Amino acid sequence: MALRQRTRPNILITGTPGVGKSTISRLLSERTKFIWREVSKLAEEHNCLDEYDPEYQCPYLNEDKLLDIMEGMMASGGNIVDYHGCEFFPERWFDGVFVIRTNNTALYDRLSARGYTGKKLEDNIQCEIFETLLEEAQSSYKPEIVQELQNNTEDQLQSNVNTIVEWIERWKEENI
Ligand code: DAT
Repeated sequence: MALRQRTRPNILITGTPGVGKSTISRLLSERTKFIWREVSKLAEEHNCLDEYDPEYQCPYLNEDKLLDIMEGMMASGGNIVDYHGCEFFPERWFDGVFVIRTNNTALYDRLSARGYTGKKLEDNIQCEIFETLLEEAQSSYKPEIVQELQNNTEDQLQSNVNTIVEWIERWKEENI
């Protein structure tokens, strides 16, 4: 049996931009005192963004540099990692992976409100329709640790946070 060094789990919150990752991560960190790691912000703060990708209108991420920086943060557990990608993280980092989902109309409204238009808006809606992040999570992590959560309404938002809080409690009972 593998020895687990963490006394608190590490959680990955992933999904298409706009599905509610930051909102859920923030509420979760307030409830649990786990640390919210916004990967896009970490990348910016630690200069892990390389030159601009004109097609996707965002900078390239220097993944190796970012992973080196995050490795130490992940060691003792208690992290909520929030990112719209998941396959480049080491599998061993995470105890639970939550893929947040939103229906097309709600996602369209949220991304338009954020100022997304044209190709960027369409690409993100398609990413959600094609379940890109769900498939990425399912192919990168063991199926039993990947859970999909619908996040269209305020009620679902509260229930998703409760679901993850309860998952953390169960993890502690089973692993400590
Ligand atoms: P992400 O971090 O995945 O890009 P976000 O947390 O910034 O997404 O949320 C995008 C917008 O949607 C933001 O204005 C908050 C809102 N939102 C998030 N979850 C919601 C929910 N369950 N119901 C209604 N609005 C929600």
